[in-house]
Amino acid sequence: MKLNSSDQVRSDLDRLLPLFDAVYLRTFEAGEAPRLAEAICYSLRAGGKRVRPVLCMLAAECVGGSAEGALACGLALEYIHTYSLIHDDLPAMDDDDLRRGQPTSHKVFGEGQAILAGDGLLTEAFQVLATASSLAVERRVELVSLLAEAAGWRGMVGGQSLDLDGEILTRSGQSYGLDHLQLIHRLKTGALIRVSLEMGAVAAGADAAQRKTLREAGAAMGLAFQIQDDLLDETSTDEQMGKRVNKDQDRGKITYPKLLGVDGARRALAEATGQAVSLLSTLPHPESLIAWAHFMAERTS
Ligand code: GRG
Repeated sequence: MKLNSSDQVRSDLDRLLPLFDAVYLRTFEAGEAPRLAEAICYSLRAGGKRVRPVLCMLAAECVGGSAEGALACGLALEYIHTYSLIHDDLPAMDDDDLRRGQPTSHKVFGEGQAILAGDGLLTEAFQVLATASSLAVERRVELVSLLAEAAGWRGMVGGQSLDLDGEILTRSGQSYGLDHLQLIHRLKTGALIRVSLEMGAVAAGADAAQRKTLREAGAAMGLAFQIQDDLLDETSTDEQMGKRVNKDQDRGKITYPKLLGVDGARRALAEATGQAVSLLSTLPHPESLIAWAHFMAERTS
């Protein structure tokens, strides 16, 4: 029986989250810095949709691989994502008090420990890939390199830097256009989502054409995800999102709705989602990823 999008997403979560939940804290159980381990586990446990690990495992399945084979990649992705949120919430960055419905790491553990929790997660992501015994050594090296490129200064970190600079610009009364906003989004949020699908492809041993398709579909899904994030910042509540909303508007930040209007942003979202769906449709088992493309465009938190 064919499931509708939200039932498909629910059924994939029911199947894949237990794999993730069984192992994601394990590496932080033994160590000599208990306060740091506590801070790391606090943020990992705080919830979150686990979008990146699930997309990675589904991408592997989409080309005939197994979710288990991509699990180490999923862990690495969630560690990087969680580190980025901890650091993004710091006073030197977005200065937020609430994340995933709970006080942010620096509010609970202090700034120093929060910085270190992010650093610990960032480095552990690469350790988990380097020691993933289910993957051939050459594949591990390739995955480490892919993730470094997407998460590092050529990707997410670079996007965050452009975003910080953009805020300084807008505070001084200047502005920038859609091309620059797209660049920021492609790097800051898009790169990690794109690489989630590509890492799933590599873990599953996909051929070059399938890998390219998943990479391009991931890029479109990453853009859609960020446009929806901009829209949610404009239209949702703090309770719904588990974090402070309307902050983009309050800071005069450039966003999709600001440049295109809410309707224009919704059209751009539909276009990016449509592009992802048509790319995914060419792959062997695309149903789940297509459902996720719709879910990410329609999400309310
Ligand atoms: C500090 C190096 C560094 C990077 C930060 C990604 C990022 C760069 C900052 C986060 C800012 C932000 C809220 C971006 C919008 C898109 C986004 C990443 C939202 C949060 O991701 P979800 O919705 O979060 O997947 P959960 O909590 O569900 O895991």
